[in-house]
Amino acid sequence: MMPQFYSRREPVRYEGPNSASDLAFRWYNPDQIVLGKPMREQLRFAVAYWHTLCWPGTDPFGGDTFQRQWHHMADGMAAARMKADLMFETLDLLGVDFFCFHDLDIAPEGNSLKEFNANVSEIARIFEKKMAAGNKKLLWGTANMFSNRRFMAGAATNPDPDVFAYCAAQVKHCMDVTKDLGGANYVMWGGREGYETLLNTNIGHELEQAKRFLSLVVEYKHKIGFKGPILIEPKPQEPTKHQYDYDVATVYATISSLGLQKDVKVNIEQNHAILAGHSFEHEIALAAALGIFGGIDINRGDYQSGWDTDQFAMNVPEMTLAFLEILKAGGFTTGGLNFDAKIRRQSIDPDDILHAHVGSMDACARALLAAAKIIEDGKLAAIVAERYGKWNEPANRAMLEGKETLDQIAARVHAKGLEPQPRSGHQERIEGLVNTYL
Ligand code: XLS
Ligand code: NI
Ligand code: NI
Repeated sequence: MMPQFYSRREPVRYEGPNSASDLAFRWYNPDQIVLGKPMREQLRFAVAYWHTLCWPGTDPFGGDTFQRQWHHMADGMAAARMKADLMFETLDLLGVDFFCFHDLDIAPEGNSLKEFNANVSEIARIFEKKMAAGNKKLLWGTANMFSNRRFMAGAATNPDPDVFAYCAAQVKHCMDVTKDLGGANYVMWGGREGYETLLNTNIGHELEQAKRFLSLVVEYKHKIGFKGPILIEPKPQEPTKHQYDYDVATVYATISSLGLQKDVKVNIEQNHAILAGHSFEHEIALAAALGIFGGIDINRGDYQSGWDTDQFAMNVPEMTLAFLEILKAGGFTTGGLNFDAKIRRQSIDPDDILHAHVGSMDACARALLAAAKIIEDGKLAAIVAERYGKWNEPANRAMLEGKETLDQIAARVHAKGLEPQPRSGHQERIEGLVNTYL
């Protein structure tokens, strides 16, 4: 038995915006209806195993600052069981319904893939009981194919076909476990699917490998009757210098070249979006427009550093723009908001984990409420609709619908003496309007 980890045993409660408590929800009120759905269903929060329970606070210049008991135990399976207990305790305290994991987060590798699979399955059986008892759900599972040195030159895109085959075996098992646990999605983040130098790399070959692997995964999903989508998580670089799943547009090219838009969607992470030189809301809006919006890894990158700092998202005005795009896309179906976020390495008190999640859940709730107000009010949508309004005129629709050829359009322009009249984009006026909802 582990000594009590957090300072409290009572779940954190909603106390409203004026609460004076040190730890309470001020905005996240799970049963409050927002745009026809309770907040808990609009937000679908998930706690991430890896940042919450696996990362010990290391950075390139220093070691373990957290000194968690389970990182210093000789018996790996005993440590894994302790982490499982703690995950469900964390979910209960936070009132969060979902969790996410990599296979390697939940169980030790052992000495062979066979041993690893058995370890993963054993912990999954513990999950099964705890999920049923606490009404908790799995948002997604994923395979860690980036930590072990065998993956240093890539996973499915490794020059060595033995690694490709090994990955197939690892993913097969992780998909089986995710399905058995009723996972809503299966995620693929290609941390090592990229290259360090072109001098030793055959890009064309590696892209073919990546596509074949994705096809195999989708085929297997159908074979076992896994209902949820496969979610690819784009990221431009880190750990590799250049990653093949650079951003939403790049991933869409892969998915659509295979005709897999129905089975494969994207899981968008704020920090990855800004590393790719985009805004978070850009990536969401683009995925929605392309019909591949799946889920979110909610976190916050630092604008001054060029890496994945994975901080807890707290910036309400920025997040409002992201939630506006999520709501415009119709909200989540299978996806949700996975806290792919870690406390800073100086945040060594166990309760810092609770404060981080509660603060960010409140920020998400505020952003959701502000975005819902923008939608309910309808002013912004009306401005945009009006801006594109002329496309509704039959002659203009005809161009989009392919009813006019280039030369016919040209003839019409000349016959009418058409001269486009520039109109204001009203950016500042609209930005001011958006601020009235915050
Ligand atoms: C790393 C990724 C990773 C994925 C899951 O940058 O965000 O944590 O979300 O493999
Ligand atoms: Ni992520
Ligand atoms: Ni990340």
